[in-house]
Amino acid sequence: MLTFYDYLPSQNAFKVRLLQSQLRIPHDTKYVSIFSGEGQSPEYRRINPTGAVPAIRLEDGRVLAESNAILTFLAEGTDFMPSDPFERAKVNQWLSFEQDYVQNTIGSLRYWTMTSKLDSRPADLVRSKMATAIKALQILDEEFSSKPFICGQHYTVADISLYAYASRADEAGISLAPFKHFERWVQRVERTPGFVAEIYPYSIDPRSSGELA
Ligand SMILES: N[C@@H](CCC(=O)N[C@@H](CS)C(=O)NCC(=O)O)C(=O)O
Repeated sequence: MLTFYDYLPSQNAFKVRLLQSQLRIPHDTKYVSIFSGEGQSPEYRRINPTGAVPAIRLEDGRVLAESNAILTFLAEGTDFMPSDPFERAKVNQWLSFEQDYVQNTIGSLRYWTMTSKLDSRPADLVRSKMATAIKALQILDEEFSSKPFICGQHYTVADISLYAYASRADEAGISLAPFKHFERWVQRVERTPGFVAEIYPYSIDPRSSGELA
């Protein structure tokens, strides 16, 4: 059976949780206490050298990390990952966009906001992440003005990946109200079969107010 390495407040891990639910993938879950240094233990770094979640271990012992790599691997052969080379490349385009423009901006700002670390971060860095986050939402809003899902007519792992942090922008202090097409896409994703509504605040882990090891 597949082993899934999870940490509940992580929206990177949520991506995998959502896909597993929608594809009904049987798995065992192991929770990694990233704020207690468990991620940096030699045992876990053999699973993911960065020490981050999510990661998976296949039944044959092979391990895979990086949320978007896990999504594309698990979705292979399903409707969530196209087979046409160009359509696959479009999915990869938006998965790369997600890491650079969404996860690295809204993800960081949300984490710092929800764990009261924002004020201790360099103001220039916060401003630059905020500007890129807003640019990302503007781009997505424009994309969703002409199509229901990011790669066209069909829901793919690129939608799952983008949804994880972009839909939580309000928790990073960014109002979604100006992004009407984007908001309609959020609702569309939330209506897909097997959608997982549970989101876990960092406050469920008292250690999350400290810094990562
Ligand atoms: N690019 C990675 C980022 C993973 C990541 O930053 N995970 C966070 C939780 S959201 C984590 O485990 N941080 C602990 C650490 O980096 O030591 C992905 O998409 O999976």
